[in-house]
Amino acid sequence: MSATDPDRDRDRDRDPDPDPEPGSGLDPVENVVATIARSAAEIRQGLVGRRGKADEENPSGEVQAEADVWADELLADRLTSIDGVGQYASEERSEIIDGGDEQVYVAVDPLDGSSNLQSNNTMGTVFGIYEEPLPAPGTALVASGWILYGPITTMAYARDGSVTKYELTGGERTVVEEEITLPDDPLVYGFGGRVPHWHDEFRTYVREIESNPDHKLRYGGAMIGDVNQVLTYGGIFAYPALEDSPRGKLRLQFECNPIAYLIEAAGGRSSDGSQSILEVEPTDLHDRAPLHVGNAELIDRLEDALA
Ligand code: FBP
Repeated sequence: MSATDPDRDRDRDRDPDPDPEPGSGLDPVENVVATIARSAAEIRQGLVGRRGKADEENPSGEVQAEADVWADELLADRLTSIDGVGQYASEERSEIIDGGDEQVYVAVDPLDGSSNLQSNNTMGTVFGIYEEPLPAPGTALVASGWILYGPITTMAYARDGSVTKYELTGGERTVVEEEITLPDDPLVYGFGGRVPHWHDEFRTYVREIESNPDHKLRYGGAMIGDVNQVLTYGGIFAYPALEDSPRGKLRLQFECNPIAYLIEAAGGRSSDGSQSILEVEPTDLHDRAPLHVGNAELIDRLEDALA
């Protein structure tokens, strides 16, 4: 069903609130997703007045925004109160919160693209639901997704090899597209990191992508906004290994794994430069990894270029 389906209003009316109260017999995975979807409007509203810098750093050494700390506490509070959530971990805190019931383990980037808060540009919330204690490889994911705070608030969610997109209004979640796969003809590209710090092989690959007249540049500074472009139009997003940062910038547990899981479920590919992101074995909760995701042919060519 495409977002331009005229029957969408009928669907909207038929199923106004697929999110029954948490704990109402939902399996823990659906309960986590329902709780994050329900919290999105509040997180979006809570950004107002929290755009300043907190005088704290996250475990990756980045100065946190007030909103980062606030959103993390809100999600930690709600997700650890769900039956079946064994652990809550976040990009914004060094320690894992143990929830006790060891069914699923939740890793969250409460606010992705928080450097966009000052300039009022797109941001997101990223989540990964693992079936193994954290840190865990992407192969232990059972579901993942993101909230995108764009002109409207949307959610993309992957489970059991299927990707669905929703529009979020207040606490309601409405299906707008199901069984999503990446369009065959890649259109957009976005590459992070400062160009002088790119490795030569990566720079050569980027020149090849840029010189294709069918391709358009789309880089907005928030991974979720840029990857949602790839999911919608096809293409490639990458935050590569850099000369001054061999493992790139993005965090394996909270950003790379959830994104890779969803893009692979949509028929695309992910890579750290030589293998699927999902195969990367973590050594620390806050490990970073070079992230490349998009249409399989573009990722195959990237791995050839970096080999
Ligand atoms: P946060 O999760 O801390 O916001 O960091 C991740 C991120 O903002 C990504 O969303 C984005 O792709 C990247 O960092 C932008 O990095 P840069 O400012 O180097 O382009």
